[in-house]
Amino acid sequence: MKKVVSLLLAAVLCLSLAACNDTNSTVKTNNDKLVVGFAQIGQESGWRDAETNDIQWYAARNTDTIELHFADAEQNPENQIRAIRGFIDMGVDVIAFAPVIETGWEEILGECKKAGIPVILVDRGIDAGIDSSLYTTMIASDHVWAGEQAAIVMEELLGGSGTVVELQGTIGASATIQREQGFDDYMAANCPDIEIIDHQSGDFTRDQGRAIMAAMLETYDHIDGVFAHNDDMALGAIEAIKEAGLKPGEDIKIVSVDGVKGAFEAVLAGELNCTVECTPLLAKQIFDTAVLLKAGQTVDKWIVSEDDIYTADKVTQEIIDARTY
Ligand code: GYE
Repeated sequence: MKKVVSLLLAAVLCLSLAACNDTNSTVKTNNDKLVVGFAQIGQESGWRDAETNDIQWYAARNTDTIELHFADAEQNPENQIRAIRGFIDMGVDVIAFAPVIETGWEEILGECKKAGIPVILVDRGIDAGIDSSLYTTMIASDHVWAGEQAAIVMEELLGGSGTVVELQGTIGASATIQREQGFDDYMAANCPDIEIIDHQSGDFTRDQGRAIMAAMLETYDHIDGVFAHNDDMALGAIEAIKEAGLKPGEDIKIVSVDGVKGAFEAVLAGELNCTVECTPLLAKQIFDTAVLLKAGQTVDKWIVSEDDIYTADKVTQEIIDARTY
């Protein structure tokens, strides 16, 4: 009996706390709540943690109306596919996921479609070659725009000439491909005297950002600018630049994307020149959209986040204090 009670308690906790990995559960959902399965990428960056917290806290504050099933794929698309299949078996109302990479989703999205479950892509997209009727909508920033804005800021920081290295995110991720496209295309079209001398992936992590920056500093005699596809890699690069005896933000200009608190602090300290925002606070939009989809309504195919550009003149202590992530 005791065992049954504790099993029951565990099941209730699992359903209401919203934070547990429960994709192996065979629970068939059957209630009036909005039931959402979310397959997260992992914990590669501070940005990712902020998004996860936002989603889990939103669901935890609304347990009377929302039932969240959350899975962490540890950066592995196979785990995401398994989690999504688990959500289909549970019969959730809506499936949301942040695709680790752009490709390989046809089969599982076909299964969602067959089961009649709407799919929301969150923060990253899938390859344009995949039939877009296989997902319902995408809630994400415009990554090409972010790359372009980073290029415009870099052009000004370098006075139109110099050498730049690019610290790329996860290879094959839409956020990587599109930020690179926005940055490189702008440079190719407008900055004949700025040369992008290297691109290397740091997988969106701070440790790898630091390691590839250190290696690039050994390889090249002179680097004027760094475009990091996210703040974590820029923060790692700042450490490597200091270790090499140079001044980040002065000797080497650095522009990144995300807008997490640590990046704002680095901007205020003069070590990072700019962060182009990409908001991770998507929970309200995700759940509001899921309500509409459950009710059979149609929504825009791409719900674009509004983001800002934070250069040194814009970052103040008040802005940092107000930042929740
Ligand atoms: O910029 C990065 C994270 O997909 C938009 O993923 C997201 C990116 C974000 O790891 O920090």
